[in-house]
Amino acid sequence: MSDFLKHCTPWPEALAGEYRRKGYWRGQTFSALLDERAEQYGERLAVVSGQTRWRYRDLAAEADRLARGFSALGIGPKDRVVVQLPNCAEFFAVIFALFRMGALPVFALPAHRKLEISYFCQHAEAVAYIIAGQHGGFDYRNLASEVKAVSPGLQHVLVLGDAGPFTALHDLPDGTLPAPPEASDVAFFQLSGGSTGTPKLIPRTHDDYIYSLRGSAEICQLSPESVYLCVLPAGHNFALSSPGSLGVFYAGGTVVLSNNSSPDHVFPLIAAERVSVTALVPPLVPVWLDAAASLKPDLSSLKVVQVGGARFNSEMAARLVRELGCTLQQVFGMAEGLVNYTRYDDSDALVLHTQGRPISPDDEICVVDDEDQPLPAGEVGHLLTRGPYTIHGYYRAAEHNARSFTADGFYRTGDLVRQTAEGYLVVEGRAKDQINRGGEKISAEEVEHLLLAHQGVADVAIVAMPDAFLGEKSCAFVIRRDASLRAVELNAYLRKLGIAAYKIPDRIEFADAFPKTGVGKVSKKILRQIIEQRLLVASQSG
Ligand code: OOB
Repeated sequence: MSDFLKHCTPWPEALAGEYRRKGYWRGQTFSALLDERAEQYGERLAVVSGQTRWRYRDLAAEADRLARGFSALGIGPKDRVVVQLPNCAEFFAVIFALFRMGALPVFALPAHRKLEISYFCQHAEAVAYIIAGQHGGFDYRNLASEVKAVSPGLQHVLVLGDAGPFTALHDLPDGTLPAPPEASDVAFFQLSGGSTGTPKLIPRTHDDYIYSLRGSAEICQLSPESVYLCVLPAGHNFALSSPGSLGVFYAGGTVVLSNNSSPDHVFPLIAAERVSVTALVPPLVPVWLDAAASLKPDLSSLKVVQVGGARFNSEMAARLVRELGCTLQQVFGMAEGLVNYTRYDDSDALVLHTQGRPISPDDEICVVDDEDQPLPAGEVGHLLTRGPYTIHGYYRAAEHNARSFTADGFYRTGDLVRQTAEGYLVVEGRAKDQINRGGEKISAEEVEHLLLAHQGVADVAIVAMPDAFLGEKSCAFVIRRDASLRAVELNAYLRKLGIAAYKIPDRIEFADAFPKTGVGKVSKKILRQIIEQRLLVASQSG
């Protein structure tokens, strides 16, 4: 067994056999899928991004050119490649090129910085890192130089646009393609929202992911006429596959990309491209609704707005339906697998007050207490799940896997849910040590570890605090060694280390000691209450 495979946990044979027998896993790879679509829908528009308009045949041809180029550089099957591109047509050409040759993209977010990217490169032993030269006022080539200096296995930095000292994507040599991968092979790595010291990589296979696309495309009634606007980061699981861009390609529709989610930019795009469906995180919804009320844009083509990634309150849900006059679809999913949708013909009660039900009849849902015992129907408990597109293990994380999965292979989502009589899930809270900052996930432990390494910090605990706009923000409680240490210094320290800006604590509260639980652990529950109370008092006096 290769080293690589040793680090990926396959589905147990009995389940895999069942998923194949039931026709969920059909033995198709992404490469074969794109070829099939290029054959069927060659002249139809696949991707729109700025001035770029690619038909399916253009996308397939560009993926082919890149695959030959990657191959000529020496990138081969099973090689890991960290992909950090903004929302652009080339993102899809790059990933389909890697799929075609059986190389494995790791989907980094544009917001990731030195610490995260070097960790992905080192942990995945990546041979290549693919970036846009410059984007959003940030020079990724500088980042790449820093990453390269600490990642000995990284052989290639490939750049979209002006490559500087690196290799330009538009100027690759021509090579020959290796034998294609198998559908049961890992196709790429998603990133976990995480609740541990280091981010976790999620291996997804062609078989399992394509099943989730097919299921999603069906539920979302996608067709070649569908036009999907992608404003969330294209590599995130929601925007990629729920149904996301790949679900739209599955159906032969068109993906319109934007790096800017602001109404001024997006409303004219919706009108011009006749966008029919889009996906938002909750904080974007009031921004769009307020702007729609004053700008009165032409949104007549827009039939469905999906909202997911974080808790969406039911008043805002009702406002969306009322004011935009389109169908709301709540989406509760996770990069590890399981995705739930409200359905288009569901009652208002289900659409406004639940986060939907699973894609597959074979998604197993268990709601359990702290001792893993099943709870009576309708009670709130930990959500465990297993199914045809939910992983059985993170990549190279044996110890963590023992905690994150039950002995019979159920994934511990860390979400607290209840299941309605109709089988719909309502997300009631979270047991995992994570902050959900308007859909962006922060692992408390990851940032705590970094702060603890600062010489002025004796102890630290990071918790979520309520925020009117984002739903939650992060608050770091810090015990100082030195009373002169200031919050700005800690923030500057984190920024200098190189972490994504959204992980930098929104607020730092200094403390002399932490409240403890009965067993002597830091009580984050009490810390959350303390900061909530302080914010309340501040808002009343301010
Ligand atoms: C999506 O994926 P991730 O991996 O960034 O985050 C998953 C976690 C869930 O475990 C849950 O804690 C939270 O995000 N979440 C929601 C939610 N959707 C996700 N919490 C409350 N309400 C919702 N609707 O976020 C993701 C992946 C695929 C589709 C949609 C979202």
